[in-house]
Amino acid sequence: MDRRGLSRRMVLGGAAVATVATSLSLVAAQDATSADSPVRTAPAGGEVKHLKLYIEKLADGSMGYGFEKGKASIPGPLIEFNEGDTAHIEVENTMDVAASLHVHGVDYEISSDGTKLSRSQVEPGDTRTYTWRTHAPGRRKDGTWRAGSAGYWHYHDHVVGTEHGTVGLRKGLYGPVIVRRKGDILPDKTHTIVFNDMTINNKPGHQSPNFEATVGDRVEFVMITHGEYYHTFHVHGHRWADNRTGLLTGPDDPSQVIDNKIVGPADSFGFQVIAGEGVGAGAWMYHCHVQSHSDMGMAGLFLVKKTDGTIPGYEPHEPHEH
Ligand SMILES: [Cu+2]
Repeated sequence: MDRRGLSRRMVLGGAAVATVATSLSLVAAQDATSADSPVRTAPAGGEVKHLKLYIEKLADGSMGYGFEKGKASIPGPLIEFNEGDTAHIEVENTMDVAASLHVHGVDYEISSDGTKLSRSQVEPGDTRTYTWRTHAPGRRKDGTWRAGSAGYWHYHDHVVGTEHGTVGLRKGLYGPVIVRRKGDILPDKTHTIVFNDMTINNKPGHQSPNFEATVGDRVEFVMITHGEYYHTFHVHGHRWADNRTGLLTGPDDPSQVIDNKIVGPADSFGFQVIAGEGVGAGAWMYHCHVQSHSDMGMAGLFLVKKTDGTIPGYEPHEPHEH
């Protein structure tokens, strides 16, 4: 069984490559690489996946989820579905306190709620299987429209410290979930940015993570917020549509195009950009736009390289500007 199956683009495989949406007009990037080739799209779902997820304490006292023992990360690994897929996620809690896996956005029975209230936590040293299902949109018998599961979602602990997992969240027990709809455009690479209290991905101020790409890459960001504060998420030089995919479907798509979005605890959204499109390579900042927050170091870099690997005007070893 392929434990990491859901996280691998490979799963989306050959069928997806063949399903090129011919109605899409590809936008040429200045120094285009992958934007020159046809887009890959998500296939229909319907698969049953089995994953293994470990909950671990990290060396510095923080906590993380990981697909492999000893390799937990903050954020936890991306769990990716196509509408119609089901995942059975076997969670092993290697810590000395109870913990859980609670998800937003997908379908699960109360026994997979990941709360003490429903007795669905994982005791220290124990293992528990959580089942998540997803569905495509469709019409109910009463004629009303039922939304599909597709979206940029997330999972987190709901047990450590309090009934709401407040300590687990603070210490890093969170991760991204993407549910795609058949035909959704697949990115070259996905990055997760989590504003958690005053940190980004639990990294202290002024040590926020940087993300690299080459001009023309189709880069996807999943943006999640946790903790106590409201923030605004802003990226320099790039914009996205404020809708499910972050992409416009055509010239008449009424979605607002933005480069800044207000976010609060447990919000999540995602979008794709063509790196450096119309603006070229550069060390493009992303940051919280609440001024005191950016000043306290809630800022990192989207490092967009030219095809020769260089970034104009960027000295990698200097501290970030803020
Ligand atoms: Cu902020």
